[in-house]
Amino acid sequence: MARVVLWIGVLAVLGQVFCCTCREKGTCEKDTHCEGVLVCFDGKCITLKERKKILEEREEAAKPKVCRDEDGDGVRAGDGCPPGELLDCNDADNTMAPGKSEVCDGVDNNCDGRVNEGTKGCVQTLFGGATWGNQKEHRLVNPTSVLYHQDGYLLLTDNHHLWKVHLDGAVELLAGSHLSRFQNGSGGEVRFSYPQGLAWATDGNVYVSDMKNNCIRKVTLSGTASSVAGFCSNLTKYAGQFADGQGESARFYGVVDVAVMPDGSLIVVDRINARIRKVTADGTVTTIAGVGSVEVEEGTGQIGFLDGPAQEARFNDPQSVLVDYQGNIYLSESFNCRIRRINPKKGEHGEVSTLCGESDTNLGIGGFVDGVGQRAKFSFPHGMIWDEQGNILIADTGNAVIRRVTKSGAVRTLFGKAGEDKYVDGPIGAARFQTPMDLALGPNGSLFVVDTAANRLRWIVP
Ligand SMILES: [Ca+2]
Ligand SMILES: [Ca+2]
Ligand SMILES: [Ca+2]
Repeated sequence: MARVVLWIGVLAVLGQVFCCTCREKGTCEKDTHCEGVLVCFDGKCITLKERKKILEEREEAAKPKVCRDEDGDGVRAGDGCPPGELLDCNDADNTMAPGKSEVCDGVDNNCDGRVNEGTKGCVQTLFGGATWGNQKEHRLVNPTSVLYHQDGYLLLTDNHHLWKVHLDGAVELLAGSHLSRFQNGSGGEVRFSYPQGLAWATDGNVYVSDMKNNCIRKVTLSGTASSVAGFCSNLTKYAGQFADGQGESARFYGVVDVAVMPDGSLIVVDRINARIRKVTADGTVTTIAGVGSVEVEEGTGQIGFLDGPAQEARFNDPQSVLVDYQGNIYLSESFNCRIRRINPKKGEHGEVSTLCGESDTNLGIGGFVDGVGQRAKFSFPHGMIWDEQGNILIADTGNAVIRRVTKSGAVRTLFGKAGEDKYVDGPIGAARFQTPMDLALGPNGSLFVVDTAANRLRWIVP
């Protein structure tokens, strides 16, 4: 008996020794085989959190698969439906199913992944805000300017990209990357630094005012970028410079928009230099209006406001430029809350006047008033375009509305509601904008709006 007990004791000791040595590395049989707070689960040491996840996944997998039509619209949904079957995208809501007509409401009625696409009387988001199926991995961050091409697509700038956006919502990268640098080249090897402001060139390519690279670039429709005027660099040591001259010897500081004159020369909004510049076909850069930064009574470095002879005029935060067929130049001025006009043929070197708007020039406080000339008020106005009747449409960013300005300076609000700066798609009367910054005319009188803070390209279809 004692011998049997002894043998059992020896075997138990040996067993423990063998058990410890014969278990495969990384495996376990019980919690004491695992270090610290790890537990033994299915022969492996894992955390409690990992065990909880595995148990939940198993519970989910054990549930019976379903493929049912819950809302009775004839289209099924569920994880048990055979592959390839067109599924109801929300089987709890019978306004949504493949084959339904899209209507102007808050949902994707036809289950194509887009809400209110091109629906009449409606505002929709064409790109941004969410990653949709046909936009793949593309994400819109602080979009700034937009152009429409009659072939049915848009060019759109955001932080360091130039996007090509099709009307069905498909998006391609034309040039640029998420990196803020300077580099010419093609497609994804191109580098921009906060590009802002686009204009069609007479040869069908596009001009880009590359704000923090302080220069004007040209991009072909196949995405090849070259330099046009100014020394391109976003390095601090080249910031804050001003010089007229030829090509690379010219200096800009914070170029935010560009427009093409009837003679093919370019007008450039040199925002931080508070000057309006001109680039001729041979790359010569001159200053056509503005004296730059001047001292004012209260504090220094303010830029001020002064109409009159172009070479003595003062600007404060000019943002967007438009030209008409006679060569008159229109500027939206953010801090002065005004629309200014330059008539290059008046006086010795041209004359600057105010078309509409008024503000406390030192504080940059405008307001919101529809009216004519000085009675009208804006709040940080930005992008402008011509409508088909020759009026200016303007993104009044601070007021979160789109407004129309006639050539005699009468201002009327068309879309959005002042003071309600938020993103709301839906019927035009109920739609709201957050910070509209630029516009483009689209097909059939429709209008594209860059809603910067909402990270969206909006589409108004009247
Ligand atoms: Ca259904
Ligand atoms: Ca849809
Ligand atoms: Ca809808």
